[in-house]
Amino acid sequence: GVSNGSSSREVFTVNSPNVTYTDLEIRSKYTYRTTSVNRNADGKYVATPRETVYDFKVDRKVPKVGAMLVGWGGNNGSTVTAGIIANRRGLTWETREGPRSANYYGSVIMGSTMKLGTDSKTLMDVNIPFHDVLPMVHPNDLVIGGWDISSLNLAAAMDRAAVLEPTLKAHVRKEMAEMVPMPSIYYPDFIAANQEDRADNLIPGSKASMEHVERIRKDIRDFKAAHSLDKVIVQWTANTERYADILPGVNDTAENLLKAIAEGHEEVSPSTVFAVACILEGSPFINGSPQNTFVPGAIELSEQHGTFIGGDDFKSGQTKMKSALVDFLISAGIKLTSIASYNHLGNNDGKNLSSQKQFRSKEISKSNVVDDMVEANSVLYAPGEHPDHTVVIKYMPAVGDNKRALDEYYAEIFMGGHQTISIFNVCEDSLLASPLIIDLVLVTEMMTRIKWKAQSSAEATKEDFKSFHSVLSILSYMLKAPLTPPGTPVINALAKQRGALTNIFRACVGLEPESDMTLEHKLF
Ligand code: NAI
Ligand code: DG6
Repeated sequence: GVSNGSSSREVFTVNSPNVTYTDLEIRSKYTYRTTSVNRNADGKYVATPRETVYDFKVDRKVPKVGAMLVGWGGNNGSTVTAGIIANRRGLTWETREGPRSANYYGSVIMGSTMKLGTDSKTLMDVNIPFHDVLPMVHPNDLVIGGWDISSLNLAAAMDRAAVLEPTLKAHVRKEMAEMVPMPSIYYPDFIAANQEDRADNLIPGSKASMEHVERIRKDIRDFKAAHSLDKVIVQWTANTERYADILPGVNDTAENLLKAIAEGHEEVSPSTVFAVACILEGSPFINGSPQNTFVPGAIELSEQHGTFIGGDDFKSGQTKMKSALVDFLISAGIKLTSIASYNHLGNNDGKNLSSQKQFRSKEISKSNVVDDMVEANSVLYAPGEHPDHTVVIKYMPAVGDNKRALDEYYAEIFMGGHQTISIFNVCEDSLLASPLIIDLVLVTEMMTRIKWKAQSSAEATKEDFKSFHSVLSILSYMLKAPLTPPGTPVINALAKQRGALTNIFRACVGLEPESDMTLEHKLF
């Protein structure tokens, strides 16, 4: 099982002239090897290996971190909170299938391992928990707080969510009853009208304002001070909003967005106001829902302030399968021709998504997830050609959080034959999303302690260490529609996303990317 212990421990050191350890830092000199390609006049490619040397610096001091959730009283918010409390206390509870104990299953950081290397004597793989590659925060040590437009305390919210076993709820009820979400901002036009009856915990004002921005900033500061936190990471796990129109002069630049907020423009969403407040406050902000919170002006603002942002939309079940399965099919040389994705669910998320404009946000994030794999394969697909792809979501109150997702993948195989793969995926949606919320906090926090410096040119060596780009595309594995720095490609293929996360972490301690060549087992 996964350890419940939160004490940080170092399970390895790197023995290399390129890696140095001090009490405060790990420094690595890392050679990044790529292949640069040119096309000659005769149409042939010329591939040239290139090397870029980077210095990485990792701050070893594990900070005290707060995770503030917008939509804290929702299914995800209440479930992740109960889950962390249960893990922190090492709880075991009775179920009809026997006792169950707290775990972090579904968290790539807490539940998966990575190959450190090969045992020098046996030549067998040595694997370590992902969490132990860098000095990461343990989720048991996170302080959780946040906002909700519904005033229910977290114990009542957990009952409303109807996700966890009664015996588990009984263990955490007292602690959760004392947790009450702070009032939030509610601009009714952005979420479904059917949410209105829970909106009883509101900061006055029904459109964007600088007062709202300042209030949220103060909430973050107060939370930080009250719990003596080193840093706070904020995540939107509130209802899916409709898309905001991108309007010149309103949300196209950082300056215009701040002006639009000050003037109370109706096209600025609550999630964008939260994002702006966090960016100005220097607290990273992650969007777990599909709407376009990060309008161009918000992205520019994050670049100006160097505050990390990430998004969009937790990738929990159906889409995670899709980004693995389509990667497999197309990499296997099989021509995927259509994907029909149908869902029904009965939780409040499903209720909100039964409204057309909010559904449209989700339809977009669930649909654009195979583009990179299709575009990369010019053998199977002509330029502009892509598989048919339909996404349906229906609200079915009776099934609650127990979402059902049915997918049909239809493909063309050898000599005009067909392959149909049908998947029926049933799970508690919030139990898949909660570990992603944890991973997003842990990875984002870790990124705030990683700095880099380019070494390759004389000019670059004079630069001070700096952070990664403010748009954290390293979070892509956990997100359906990954936000990437402007002008850079979106990677949807799940294995590539994991590779980026794994290998960037390895580089920070001077280790080569994971290689599956295993020449040691082939050349002897
Ligand atoms: P939920 O409806 O149970 O929770 C959302 C919470 O947000 C509610 O308590 C609501 O009162 C609150 N809220 C709405 N507007 C707010 C605002 N302006 N400020 C503060 N609070 C506000 O939904 P659930 O299941 O927790 O999902 C949350 C979000 O995560 C949804 O947008 C959903 O689409 C998204 N998501 C969920 C996944 C899952 O597997 N559960 C996966 C991917 C995305
Ligand atoms: C039904 O599609 C509701 C949605 O909120 C999803 O449950 C959620 O976005 C998870 O999506 P996926 O595709 O990762 O399972």
